[in-house]
Amino acid sequence: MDFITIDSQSVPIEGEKNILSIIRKAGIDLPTFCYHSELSIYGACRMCVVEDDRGRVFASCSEQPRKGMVIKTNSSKIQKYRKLIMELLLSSHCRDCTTCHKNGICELQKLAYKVGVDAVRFTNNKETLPLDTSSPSIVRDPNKCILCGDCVRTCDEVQGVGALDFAFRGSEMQVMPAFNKPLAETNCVGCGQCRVVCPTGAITIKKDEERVWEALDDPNTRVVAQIAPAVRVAIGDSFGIPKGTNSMGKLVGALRRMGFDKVYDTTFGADLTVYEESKELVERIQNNEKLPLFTSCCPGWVKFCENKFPELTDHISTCRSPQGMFSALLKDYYRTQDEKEGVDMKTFVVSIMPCTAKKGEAIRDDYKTDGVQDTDASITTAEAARMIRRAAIKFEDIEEEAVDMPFGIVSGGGVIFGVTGGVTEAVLRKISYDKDHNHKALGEIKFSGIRGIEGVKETSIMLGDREVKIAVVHGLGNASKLIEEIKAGKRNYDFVEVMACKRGCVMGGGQPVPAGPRTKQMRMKGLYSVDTASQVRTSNENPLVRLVYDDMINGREHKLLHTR
Ligand code: HC0
Ligand code: SF4
Repeated sequence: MDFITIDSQSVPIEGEKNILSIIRKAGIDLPTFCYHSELSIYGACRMCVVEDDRGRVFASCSEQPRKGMVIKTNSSKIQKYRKLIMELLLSSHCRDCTTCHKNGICELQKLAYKVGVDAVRFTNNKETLPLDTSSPSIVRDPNKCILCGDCVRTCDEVQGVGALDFAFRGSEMQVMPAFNKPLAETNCVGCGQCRVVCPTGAITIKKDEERVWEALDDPNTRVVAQIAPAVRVAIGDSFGIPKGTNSMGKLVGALRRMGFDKVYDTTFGADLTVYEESKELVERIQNNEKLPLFTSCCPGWVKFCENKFPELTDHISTCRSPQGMFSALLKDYYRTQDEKEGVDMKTFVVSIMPCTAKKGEAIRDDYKTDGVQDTDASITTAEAARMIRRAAIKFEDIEEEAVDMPFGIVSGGGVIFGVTGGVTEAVLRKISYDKDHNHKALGEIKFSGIRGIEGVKETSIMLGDREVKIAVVHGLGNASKLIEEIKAGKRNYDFVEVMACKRGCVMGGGQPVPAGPRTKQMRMKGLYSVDTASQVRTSNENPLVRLVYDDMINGREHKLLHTR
């Protein structure tokens, strides 16, 4: 085995592509802004500079390890160099840290502290540029951009969208959409993955918190929350709770304390989706029409398909997402109750989602019932955490509480909607349900190849004597490649689950950041554990779903649960 020397430690080279990875393996947390193992190497921020035994200074992210190299990561020359780079970055950055959305979780702030910058010798001569608030999902503040290019590469390489790019040269350089168009006028799908990697406050979540506070303050408004599956294993990150812990009960308690009148679980909507989507799949297979059927619950994917593959929109399921189905049902339920009891009250539905694109879904015309928007405000996990902090609630200490009836029982299959492959697993549980052998069936589906983090996963099941071919894909870049192959006749499926974000909603654009490899893994594991511990594993065993169909939906599936 070959070795290199890092600060007098001998470290083996084990297939690492760059020196930075070996330095980190040696336990040295070298700072970087622009290096992400899932993205191409850009080498722009220069924070990861090191020195070799000949006094050569270079960026360790873009240098291949060679046997016998001697590397110093902390010589006084390097420390001075790093501090200077940091000062230069800060010199063209606005200094409104105390009021920035990223205050406390900003990488620039964190590294300035780490590197030991206590004064900036240069003045900021840059003109102040306007913010882009046109998107319902994210806000771009070019004044806070440090040109690391993380957003540009994520949008292009991972999502295959390419809505952002560099413009101009030298000191004029900026990141912006083509022709500096407002984001809302580009092909941006609102997935928020650029916000997840942005180390500063240059790309942040579009906030809807104020509208929720106003509704909570209004005595004539009933404020009702629904909480998405993936929120429960991530919100704890904002309060120092171990990664991947299920904090659903605490969140329910916190929301009640903030004044929410009723709190529900979006998973109930997921159980309805399983009913509707599996019915649609079986019908399309029987009629052999518009196959493959694509899932419709991920709004980033739906928008991507509409932009890039408009000829395939007929293949997207007509089901509303669980957020959409449940909001429509909640509005209808309270309207009916109020009419019966002669109560005059507004109902304001707040969805708490791991996703920034859900904000865009909520305002779509096909997510309105009788012209009225069903989800009044869609806020992200990160916004919910900010609201809890603002309400001075000690989240860590709060007692766990259960969600409200009559929608208070949900299935484990619905909970795993929040991880890639979960929608498929839940649909398979439904269509291959066999009361007498259900445990065996659950195990077979679990090990059928639909779990895990490969970009594209495949499986098949028998429906009578017809083989149903299934693909699961996550990350829009992966989805795009898969669809090109389907169109070229190289692949053939009946059902395709698409989630815009890699790993699914657990890594949605509205989740707390930063989220490293361990956090990603623990969030996925967390949702699977909730499923395993659930008394009800499949939607068709959920007794409340049947009641809701019989007593509330009453044959109005098309109106309440579908888009067209
Ligand atoms: Fe998801 Fe959903 S699983 S998209 O990722 O289907 O956001 O968590 O809420 O609607 O249920 C997000 C998560 C949801 C919806 C559900 C679906
Ligand atoms: Fe690209 Fe998604 Fe960011 Fe839009 S929200 S710019 S699609 S990464």
